[in-house]
Amino acid sequence: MSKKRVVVLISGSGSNLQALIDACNCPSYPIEIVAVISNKADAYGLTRAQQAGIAQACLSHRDFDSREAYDSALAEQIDQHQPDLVVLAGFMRILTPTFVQHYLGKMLNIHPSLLPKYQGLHTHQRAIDAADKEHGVSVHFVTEELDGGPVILQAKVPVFPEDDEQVLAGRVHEQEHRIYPLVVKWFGQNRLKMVAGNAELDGAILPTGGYANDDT
Ligand code: NHR
Ligand code: GAR
Repeated sequence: MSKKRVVVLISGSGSNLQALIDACNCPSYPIEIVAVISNKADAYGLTRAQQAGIAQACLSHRDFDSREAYDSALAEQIDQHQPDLVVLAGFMRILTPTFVQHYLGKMLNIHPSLLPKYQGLHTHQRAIDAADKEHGVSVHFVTEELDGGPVILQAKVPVFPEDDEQVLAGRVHEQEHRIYPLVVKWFGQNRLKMVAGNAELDGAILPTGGYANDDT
């Protein structure tokens, strides 16, 4: 079966991009990364893409007057690569409804919290401030509602009393690098779909909290 084409959007270090690049080094991995696009010129992820021989580009939101204008230019650039899937990997711009509709069911995000907790930014500090005993990461389909699309898979980590934001973020990152390549693989194998607002794996609707959810 031919590999699915994936465009990855980043804004920063791109460690999740790297985890996907590494997964693609396995011949049986069902996707190929055809392009990496950043909204920030200094994103280290662009260097990672270059080193892996992947097409890369920067499209700065600062060059556009409105979110609509930026998103329409971004979509045009993405579509030149004819992707089957768009992967947000630390992409830090909120996307307009028109953009989201264009890729509905074909766009994934990784968000560093146990959604529906802590949508938006500064999730690690918010988990510490709330004295949460556990924290984690979620992979979800992107919908118009910010960090509100159906969850596919989560991973949990403990929060220890002495943790600061950096330590906790590092613990979450380790899990991110495990679960994102796994979810992208499911999509590449045609096992994962968004149907009527739900995430479905192998034809079964995933519960709130996604696959491997242990809440009853
Ligand atoms: N867009 C939609 N429509 N839906 C989602 O679920 C999205 C999305 C765009 C990005 C990632 C998200 C996250 O995982 C994501 C999910 C950026 C912000 C933000 O406030 C919030 C959430 C996410 C990404 N961005 C500021 C903005 O004004 C800019 C912040 C900055 O540049 O540092 O766009 O957390
Ligand atoms: C990751 O922790 C990801 O979950 C988070 O940004 C980091 C990117 O790291 N995403 C968001 O906060 C989205 N708003 P990376 O660039 O090393 O992959």
